[in-house]
Amino acid sequence: MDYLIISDTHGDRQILVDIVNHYQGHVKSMFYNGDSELKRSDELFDTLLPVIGNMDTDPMFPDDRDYQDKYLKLYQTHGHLVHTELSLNHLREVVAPKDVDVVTSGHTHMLGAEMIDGKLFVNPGSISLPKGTYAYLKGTYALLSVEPEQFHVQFYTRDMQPVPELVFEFNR
Ligand SMILES: [Mn+2]
Repeated sequence: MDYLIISDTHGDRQILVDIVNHYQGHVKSMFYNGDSELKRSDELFDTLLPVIGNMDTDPMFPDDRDYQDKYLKLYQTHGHLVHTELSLNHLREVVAPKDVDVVTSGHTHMLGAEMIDGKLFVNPGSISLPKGTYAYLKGTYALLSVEPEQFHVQFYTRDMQPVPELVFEFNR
């Protein structure tokens, strides 16, 4: 079962339209990790599951989300409320008591996928304003594939092409 994770468009609405149109009906859920700078009432959020970012002004966005379906238990937050720009320590504390498989955030604009404390932490990077080692890709998002024994995370570029060196497998 596949899930789309995307974040930090900062006003670049068209890329969300393109990606939603591309993936709608092909993934189980689409997570939007904040800093769209759009309204919660935007029709994109009929499809994308959002949380509030530090650059979002609409208080109708939730701070975070506990998501569960028959394949996946996931916690989603932007990251500024737990200061992920400094470290993942506070976020690790927040999710420690939670029965979740995956923790996803944005905010840093730096992509990442790593297993911490038995949970898979995924940051899709920013699709519009990437920073860090992979900023040269000009923006990324992630596809999470959930299997009974494994997770796969593949990062993609704005033209919806997989980045060959950015595919990761984790045993559950
Ligand atoms: Mn941001």
